[in-house]
Amino acid sequence: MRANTPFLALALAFAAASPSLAAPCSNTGVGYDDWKPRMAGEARAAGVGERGIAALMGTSYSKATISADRGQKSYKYSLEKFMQVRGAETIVAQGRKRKAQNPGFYRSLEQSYGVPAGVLIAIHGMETGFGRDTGNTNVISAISTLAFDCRRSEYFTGHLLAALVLVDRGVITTASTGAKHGEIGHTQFLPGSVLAYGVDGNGDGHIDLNTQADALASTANFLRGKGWVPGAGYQKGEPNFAVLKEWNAASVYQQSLAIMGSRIDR
Ligand SMILES: [Ca+2]
Repeated sequence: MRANTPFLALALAFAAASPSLAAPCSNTGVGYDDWKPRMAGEARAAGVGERGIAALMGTSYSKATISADRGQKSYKYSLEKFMQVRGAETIVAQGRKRKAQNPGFYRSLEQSYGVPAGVLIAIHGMETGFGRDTGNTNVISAISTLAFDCRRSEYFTGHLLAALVLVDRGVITTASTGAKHGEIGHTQFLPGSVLAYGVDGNGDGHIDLNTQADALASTANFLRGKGWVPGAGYQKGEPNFAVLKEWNAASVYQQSLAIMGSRIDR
């Protein structure tokens, strides 16, 4: 998942802060420890509490995150090649089994959010191989590093503020791990999306995107929030295809989801 919107209220609070006071970004790790207290001041002004501030101050610059960020390749494959490389056949085969093994779970998600099983299962398979690979990078340090880094500082500052609020609320901790860019859980939500769309799918009183039920309910909630029309199609040219673009900006990715989803749902 890449195309997330940072939590609105925090983004607005951040935008309202004077730009001249903004902590300066950097293209290297140099100055990270001087940046942290300045960023903490901004976070405090945006409403982040003491637990969140302490989490920020405890971060360290993540070289693994920056190296992954610099190495990101755009999706240059053809659709066919992309699907082959990402193991679409396996995702569809395993996805059908998962749906057949747990039909009530997927039916209840569709009843609550209007999003059919195939789409959610295709996303689950594409993002983490159905939860098998959720990543082992420290979430707060990854996000904080990307907020410090100049390339997409503003975008990730919104996600950092969201991450710190999630720490305040106990949704994530300083020990939480995720993918290299701080994506969290079974369907790889960035913190702003966890804050905006995270829901407690299994009803245990906690939002934990490392559990399948919470992650898939949150994913369905995200898609619904982005304009999913219950009962309408999601293939290219149909109303809900536009919502798949909110999930991932790459055209081959969107088309793959649509194709895999329909094969799983067939
Ligand atoms: Ca839960």
